[in-house]
Amino acid sequence: MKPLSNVQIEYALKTTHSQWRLEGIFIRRDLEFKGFIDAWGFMNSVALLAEKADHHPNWENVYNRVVIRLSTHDAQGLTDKDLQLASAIDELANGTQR
Ligand code: H2B
Repeated sequence: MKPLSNVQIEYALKTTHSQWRLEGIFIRRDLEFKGFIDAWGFMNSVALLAEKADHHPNWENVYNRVVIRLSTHDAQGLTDKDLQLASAIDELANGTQR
């Protein structure tokens, strides 16, 4: 899979993916939930999506906070797969946050 160009990435971050920011070869989104169980439930839903898409997040969870970083390791950069997973994550996160 071909990595996206810088122009494509910048455009996505300005428009469809404005919740995300660039961090090296990753796009990153920080989320905050009401508590641990809400954060964990969200992560569980993302895990099922990610497994289905065979595309997996790098992430950290501390109590009610989840930091997600997406990149395509096989392409050593960002691809459409990351933008697709990011959109799916945005939909899941809708309304579940603190
Ligand atoms: N997830 C991410 N984020 N990037 C990848 O390149 C990737 C993945 N590759 N999940 C998949 C699994 C690959 O290793 C398997 C063999 O399809």
